[in-house]
Amino acid sequence: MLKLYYVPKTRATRPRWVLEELGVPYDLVRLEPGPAGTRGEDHLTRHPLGHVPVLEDRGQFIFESGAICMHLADLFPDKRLLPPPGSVDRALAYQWVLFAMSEMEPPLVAGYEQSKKPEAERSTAAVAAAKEAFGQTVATLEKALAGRKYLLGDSFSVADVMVGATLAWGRAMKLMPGAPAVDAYLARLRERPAWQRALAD
Ligand SMILES: N[C@@H](CCC(=O)N[C@@H](CS)C(=O)NCC(=O)O)C(=O)O
Repeated sequence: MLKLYYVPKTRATRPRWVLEELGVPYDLVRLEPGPAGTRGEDHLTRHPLGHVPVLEDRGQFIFESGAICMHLADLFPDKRLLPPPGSVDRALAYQWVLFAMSEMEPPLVAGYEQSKKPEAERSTAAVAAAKEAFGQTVATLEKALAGRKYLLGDSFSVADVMVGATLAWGRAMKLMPGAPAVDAYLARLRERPAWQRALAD
């Protein structure tokens, strides 16, 4: 049985969302953040940095949310959460998954780090730079989503999980610029029962 090591309200909701979309059985192992859980000896054997998510599949521990989500889609090709390998749409799925990780996430992490500091130590320039950089990624998505239901067209895919979950994080941090197509897309994603189930706790 697939096993997902998980902390609620973290990047671990991404593979949980994919598992819920797939509708396959899995064990959810909830960990506490910190020494009693994610930073404990047991979990450090699964992920040397003590992070979640980690997927256990046939005795192997796999980390990185994007890699886990794509692997889960590959395990159940009939569910069509990724286009066929070698297709142009598959390349576009890779593009958007990596766009989420490497273009959208860094400004969010920078903004999050500022938000953790006492107010007097926060850099307004760093917050503004994060907002600007994240805004550029949203503008890119606004163009890509014009006339489209999902990033790859009519078919929902793992790319929507990775980008959608990252957009939701940006919205929670109040870094979202006005972007009507992106707003409608996010609202569409939020209606998916699988995402709602993944966010339930
Ligand atoms: N690039 C990794 C980032 C993983 C990560 O930073 N996870 C955070 C939660 S969002 C974590 O495990 N924090 C718990 C800790 O640091 O103890 C991924 O996408 O899976």
